Amino acid sequence: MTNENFVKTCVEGFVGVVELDRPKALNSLTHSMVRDIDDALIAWSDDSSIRAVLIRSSSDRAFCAGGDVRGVRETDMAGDFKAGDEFFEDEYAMNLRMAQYDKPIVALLEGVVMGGGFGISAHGSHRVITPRTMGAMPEAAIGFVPDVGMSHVLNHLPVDGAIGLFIGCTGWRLSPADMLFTGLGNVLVSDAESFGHALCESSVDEAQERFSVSRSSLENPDSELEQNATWIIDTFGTGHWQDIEARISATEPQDDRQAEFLDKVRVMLRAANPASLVAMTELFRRNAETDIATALKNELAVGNALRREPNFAEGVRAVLVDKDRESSFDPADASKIDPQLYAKLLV
Ligand code: QUE
Repeated sequence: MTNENFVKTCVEGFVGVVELDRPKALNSLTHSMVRDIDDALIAWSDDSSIRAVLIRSSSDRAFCAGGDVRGVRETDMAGDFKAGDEFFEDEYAMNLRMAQYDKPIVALLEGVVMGGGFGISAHGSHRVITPRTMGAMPEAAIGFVPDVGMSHVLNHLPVDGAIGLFIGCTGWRLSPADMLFTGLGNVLVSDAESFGHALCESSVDEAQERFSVSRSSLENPDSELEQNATWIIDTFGTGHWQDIEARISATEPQDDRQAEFLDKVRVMLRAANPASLVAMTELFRRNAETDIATALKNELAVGNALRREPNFAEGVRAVLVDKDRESSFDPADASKIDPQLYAKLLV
């Protein structure tokens, strides 16, 4: 193992292994970690002795909780927006390399997977989840938008793109069943480590044959997203954020189960920056029609703009620095925000 900061890389058999090792920050990705991952991908792409790439975490608490947005907030607040701009530019270039990679990329999604954690897994061929996987795209709560290519990926899953927009707007916590329903997870195992070892000793197909289990083996095999898919598609399928918000307000729950779901949705949306919701809706609708490279450019344009609004520093403060979760976003409601403000930034 070479030990370059928080990313360890090695070759096991025919597999190039990237191990994230920044457990105290739930493996949130710093700029140097992004560069190290990309360097490994570049080296292995032309190496005929490497048949697959495996990405895993040294900790069972988290695969990766996102980008190091605390660090970005600090450089932003010091007036150095260029540092953050370059961080995201390099991160998205690495995400694009994964999306265009010729070899299987296998991610072992044990524990927390958020934001940038999806950027280093969702573009790969095998998204291996366990009963302990918890996924989310919670960027709206920090005044940002789903990025790392996810505004594109979430439009091209085996489920309707409206479910992707719902996941982004609410920051919905995806259970293992939700992960399988959406396709964000496409292999379920009971033990990620055994799968990883089998992969290095044999092949992706053999490891999958030996270790994958069925969704019905989950303690809760029911996906709440699946149960509420019709409402989500009817509500999030068309229009600007303001149209979606009006449809949510107008919903009368049909039964107790839906009432409970709607309560949860309303609570999660209250934590979101209204400008993020407006921007996200425009970004997702546009990126449903673009290729992944263009989608990443659109994310960079919208993300860089949002980072220059005070809501980003405020959201990161409330969620990650002070952890009071009492963000005061301005404007506090979406009615005054013109979607064109963000739509005009998109290719
Ligand atoms: C939105 C985000 C992130 C987030 C929470 C959000 C994010 C991120 C982290 C995170 C979590 C735990 C840590 C850490 C960072 O949380 O990108 O260092 O220990 O990295 O609502 O985008």
